Amino acid sequence: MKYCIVCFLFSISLQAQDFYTTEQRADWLNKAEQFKPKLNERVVNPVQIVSMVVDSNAFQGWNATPTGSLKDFYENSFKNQSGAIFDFGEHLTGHFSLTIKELQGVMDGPLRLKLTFGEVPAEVMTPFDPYSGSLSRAWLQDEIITVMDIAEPIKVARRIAFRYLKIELLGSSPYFDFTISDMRFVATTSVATQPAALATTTEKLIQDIDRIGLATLQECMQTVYEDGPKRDQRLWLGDLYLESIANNYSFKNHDLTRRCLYLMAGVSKNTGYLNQTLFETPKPHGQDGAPFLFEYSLLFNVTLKEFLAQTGDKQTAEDLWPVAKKQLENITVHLNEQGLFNAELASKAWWWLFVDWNDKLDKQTSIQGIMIFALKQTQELAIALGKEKDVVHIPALIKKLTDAARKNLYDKKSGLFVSGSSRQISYASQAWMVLSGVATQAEGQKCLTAVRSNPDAVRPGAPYLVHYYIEAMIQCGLKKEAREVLVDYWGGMVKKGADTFWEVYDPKIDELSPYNFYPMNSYCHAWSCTPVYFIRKYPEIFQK
Ligand code: RAM
Repeated sequence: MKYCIVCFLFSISLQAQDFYTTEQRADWLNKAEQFKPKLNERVVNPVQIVSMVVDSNAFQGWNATPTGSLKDFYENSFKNQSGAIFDFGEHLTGHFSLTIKELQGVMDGPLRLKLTFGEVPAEVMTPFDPYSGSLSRAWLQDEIITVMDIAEPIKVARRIAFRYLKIELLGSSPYFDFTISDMRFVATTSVATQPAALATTTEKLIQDIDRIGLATLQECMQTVYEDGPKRDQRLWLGDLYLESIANNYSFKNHDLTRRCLYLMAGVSKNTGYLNQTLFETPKPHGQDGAPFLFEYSLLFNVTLKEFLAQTGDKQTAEDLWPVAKKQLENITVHLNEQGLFNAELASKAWWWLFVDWNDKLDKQTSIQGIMIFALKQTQELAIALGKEKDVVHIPALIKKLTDAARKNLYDKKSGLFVSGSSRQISYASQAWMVLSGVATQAEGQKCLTAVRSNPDAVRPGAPYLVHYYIEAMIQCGLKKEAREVLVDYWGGMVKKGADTFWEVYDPKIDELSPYNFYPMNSYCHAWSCTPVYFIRKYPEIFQK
C-alpha cells in the first residue's frame, strides 16, 4: 500500500515536471513581449447605404446594391430608418462607434439598438436564431446596445471584422426623436509598409488576387498572426506557417513571426510538445485539454527553418532549436515496424489529424508525407545551425518512412497514391506525397494530373489544402497547371465579390461550413492569403 502511494506521488511529480526550464520559458515569453507590435490605426467612415437584394447568381444569394444617400440618413430621424445597412467599402478589423444627437424633445428614456456586422452580404440577412452552429453563437457579430447617455460617442466594446453594418431600433421613447450623426471605424493592423507593385505584365485577375490576398494577410496581422479577425482571433500553428511565408514575400514584418514563434514555445505543454493554438490574454496560454494537433506541431519546425533562411536570425533559431528537436520525437510514436503511420491508433490516442476541412478524407498518407516533409526541413534547419549531431538519426528515419510509403501507398498501375484501408484517392494524398519527395518528379506530375480527372478523388475542402496542392504542382514542374488552379480557385472568390479571402471555399457550394452554419465561417482567413506568396515568389509563373 505504502509502495503504491509512493509510486502514485512519483508519477504525479513526473507528470508535473516540465520538459523545459523555468528560465527558458521566461526568456521565450519575454522575447515574445519585446517583439509585440504597436497597432497602426486608420479611421474609416461608411461609403454608402445599401440594400441587400436576393440574387440567385450572387454569393450565398445576396447582392449589396447602393440605395439612398448617407447625407440624408445622417440628417433625418433614425426612427424612420431602422434596418438601414451601411457599406464601409472594404473589409476592416477594429473598433466601431457612433454618435447620437437629439432631433426633437429631450431624451427621457434609454435607447436600444441592434447592430449586426457582416463580413459578407448574407451575414446581415441570414437569421442567426434558432442557432444550429457548432461553435459559440457569440462569435456572430450582432450586438444589442442600451444607450443611457448620448453626450459621448457610443462604442461597441468587442473588436469587429466586417464590411457591412445593419442598424435596427429595438426601443426608444415616443417623446423624443434623434439622428445617428456619425459612424466611425478605427481599423487596426500591425502592418506598417506596403510591398512593391507587381510587374506591369501581370494579368489583371492575378493583380486582383494579389491585392485581396494582401488585404487578407494585413487584417490577420494584429498582435499575433490571427487565423481570422472575426473568428477565432488567435494564433494557430498551421496558419502561422502559411502567413509567415506570405509575409516573407510581402510585408516582411519578421518581428511578428519571431514573436509568434517565441510565444508558441513559451506556452508549450509540460511534455515539451507544442499546442496548436494559443490565447494572448490575460497572459499567453494554450488550450488545455484540447486534442493534440500533431501535424501542426511539426509545421513549427518548418516555419522556424523558413524564418532563419529569410532573416539570418540565428539567435532566435538557436533559442528555439530544443523545441523543434523535441517535436520530432512524436514521429515514431504511431509508426508500425515498417514505418507506416497508423492514423487509427493516433486518433484513439487523442491526436487530431487535420490536413483539410473534409470529413471524408482519409489522413494516413497525408500525415505520412507531412512527417517526411518536416523531417527533411528540420534536417536543413539543423545543418544551418551546425546541429547535425542532434539529427544523426533523421536520414535513416526519412528512408524508412519513404520506403514504407512507396511500398504500401503507391499504386503503380494508376500512378496514384492511396490512403487507408479503403485505399482512398485524394488531392491531399497526392500533394503530400509530392511535397515529401516520396514521389519522383515524373511520378508527381503523373499523380497530380491523374487526380484531377478522377471523379472519385476526394477534393480539397478549404484553401489550406489548395495551397499545398499548388506548391506540389510547382515543385514537380507543373507550372502552367499551378497557375490555372490558383486563378480558377482564388479568381473564383474574386468573381463572387471577395474583399478578403475565405476560410472555406468550394466553387460549387456557397453555403459550405465546417461549423454547420455558414455565417460562422471566417471570410478573412489567414490560410487563404497565400496567393501573395505564390505570385511574388514565382514571378515567372504568375507575373508574366
Ligand atoms: C479552425 C481555424 C484555424 C485552423 C484550425 C485547424 O478553427 O480557423 O484556421 O488552423 O481550425
